[in-house]
Amino acid sequence: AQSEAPPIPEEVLALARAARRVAVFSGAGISAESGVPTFREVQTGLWERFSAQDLATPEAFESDPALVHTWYRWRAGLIQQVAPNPGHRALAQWQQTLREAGGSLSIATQNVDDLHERAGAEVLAHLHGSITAYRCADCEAPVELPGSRYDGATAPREPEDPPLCQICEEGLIRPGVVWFGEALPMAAFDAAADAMRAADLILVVGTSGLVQPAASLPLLGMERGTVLIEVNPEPTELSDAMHHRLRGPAGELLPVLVE
Ligand code: BJW
Repeated sequence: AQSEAPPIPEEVLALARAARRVAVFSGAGISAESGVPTFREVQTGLWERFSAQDLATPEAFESDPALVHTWYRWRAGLIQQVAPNPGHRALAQWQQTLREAGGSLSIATQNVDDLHERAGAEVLAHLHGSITAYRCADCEAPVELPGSRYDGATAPREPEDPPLCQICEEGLIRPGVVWFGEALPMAAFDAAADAMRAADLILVVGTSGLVQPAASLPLLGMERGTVLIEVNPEPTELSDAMHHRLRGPAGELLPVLVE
């Protein structure tokens, strides 16, 4: 295939080769080439087609649990059906290489999918939770649900009620994701912050950098003068703070950066 991205400057390749402690901050864009829709891109973004207010808030789940549950089951089905792409695989490979050399690569992702893991990487922090981790909305007991029966291609016709919690018999089962207005899992956030502070190179991949408090994490590296590199086809809210901006798809650029 014809390359869409300009070549990576030698200076940036040298920075990547020299790095020993890398922290990665990833967003929906890294999974885009796997076929998982992002949130905010024009035409393809989820929030272009669906209302965040009606689907990704605790109030939405309270007022229409079946709609919210079915939408998340549909997205879980879609994620189940897709595979990691060369961007995920390059990071997993780099993590292994750095570990063997006594270094580290820590991944803090905003994504609720498991594509980093399925590519063979260990993820330090799922800042916005995981789409396959369910819990009771009342008693918070973790619950396992069977795989989604939706194939992700077509939207479900009828909304499906979420199951009732078998433990407290009061609450409805909700996805273990972080909705607007909810606090991020504190241990994940703290671990990500530590990794950003300890890194000698921070890679910001596939995020618009619009959602707080996650988006402020890579900026913690600035306190120590860490090198910040963005991989994204488009400029973002974080671009101005980056030392280097690699414009192109992650699936194309990361394998070259990590070579
Ligand atoms: C490619 C590519 C390719 C394409 N290669 N790249 C005003 C100011 C500041 C904050 C606020 C505010 N008003 C409200 C807030 C708070 C709010 C917030 O930040 N809102 C902003 C939108 C304004 N934040 C919250 O509510 C958070 N909680 C909170 O603040 O709690 C306070 C609190 C404290 C104590 C107690 C109680 C409360 C929670 C935020 C939760 C976000 N949740 C979601 C949904 C998760 C579940 C689900 O999946 O449905 O998380 S929203 C959605 O956005 C999802 C994502 O993780 C998150 C970030 O999106 P991301 O990953 O950046 O995706 P996109 O689509 O935005 O960007 C994709 C990028 O990829 C683009 O740049 C493309 O160019 C690029 N791309 N193809 C590389 N091939």
